[in-house]
Amino acid sequence: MQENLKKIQNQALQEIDQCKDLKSLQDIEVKYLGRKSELTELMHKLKDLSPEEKKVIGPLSNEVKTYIIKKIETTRGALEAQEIEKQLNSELFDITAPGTKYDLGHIHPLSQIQYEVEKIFSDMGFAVMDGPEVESEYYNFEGLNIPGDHPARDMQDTFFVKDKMSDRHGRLVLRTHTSPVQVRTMEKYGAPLRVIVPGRVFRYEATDASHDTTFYQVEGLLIDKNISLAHLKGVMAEFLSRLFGKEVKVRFRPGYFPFVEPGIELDFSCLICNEKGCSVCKRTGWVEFMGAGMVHPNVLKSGGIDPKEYQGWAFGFGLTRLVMMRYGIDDIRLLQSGDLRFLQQF
Ligand code: FA5
Repeated sequence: MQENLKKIQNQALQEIDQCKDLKSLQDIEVKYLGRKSELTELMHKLKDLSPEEKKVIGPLSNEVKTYIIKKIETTRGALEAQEIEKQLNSELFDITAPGTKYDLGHIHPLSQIQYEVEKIFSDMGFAVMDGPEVESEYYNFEGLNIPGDHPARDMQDTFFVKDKMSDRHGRLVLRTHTSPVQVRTMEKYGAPLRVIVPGRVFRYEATDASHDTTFYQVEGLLIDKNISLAHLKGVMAEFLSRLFGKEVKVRFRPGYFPFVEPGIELDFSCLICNEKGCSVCKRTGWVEFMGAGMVHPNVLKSGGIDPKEYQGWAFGFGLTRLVMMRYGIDDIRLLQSGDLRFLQQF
């Protein structure tokens, strides 16, 4: 048996030494150490030996096995290193060649202006809020003093979602303006309140160069004691002057929205022609900018605020149109087209 073990060891070492690749080494490993190998079978037979024989053959067979394992491991290491080297030598790798340049994206022009607007209003003490784009009929209309049969509902063509939420909240709609967040923030935070709400809104309408079905608005809401439209005029003149980097004047005209009383339209002085009259301001010297007004007492009540104690104003302007004005974009549809040739200009 001793001789047999020595024979196995020598034979294995010889084969391992001659081995040229990892695959053959694996075959050798199975042949000499596998379950059906001569060595394993021999070790199984140890139990039939006399105690004296066991004392000699037991340790010897372990020694042979360990020796073969070690030899296989060192040979495997050497063969692996050889294969890596072979692979590296076969590839032409120029470490001085410049790396691949990846295209870097940048912030969408709409978001760029949105962040600027948020910064200016935050500096003036307004919090920036958010609201759901899929809204209930209640928050989009009833809570804003626009009941189901009110003709003012026709002012904003609406995308309806089939599901009904509840009797109080009605159907689900894609919000047609950011104004629903007025009632939501009043309910949540109460008065006093000073917030802006930038966000995406949706209207079921035919698109043209200045109308899209999906666009962005910014809502503003200020509720406190002794608030008047004079404060709105001051805040908007300051906001627009900071945004455009030069002094901008604002003016009010009467306007109608069911959720404000009185309602106004706010225009600002044309920055292109300095109020002389040009094609952008339709020769009036003023650019139509947004709807606004004193928050209607019914809306304050919807938000849980007592109109005898508090009052305030709200406004809503089209962020998308502001971006168009800022960059001289003449077709609103380009902004959401995803066309990189257009976007890369900003
Ligand atoms: C409103 O949506 C009111 N919620 C604004 C408001 C808020 C009034 C608070 C009073 C108090 P209006 O429907 O006019 O109002 O839309 C506001 C702005 O959204 C418009 O001035 C315009 O800039 C923009 N806008 C409206 N429809 C579109 C459209 N289809 N595509 C792009 N911009 C639009």
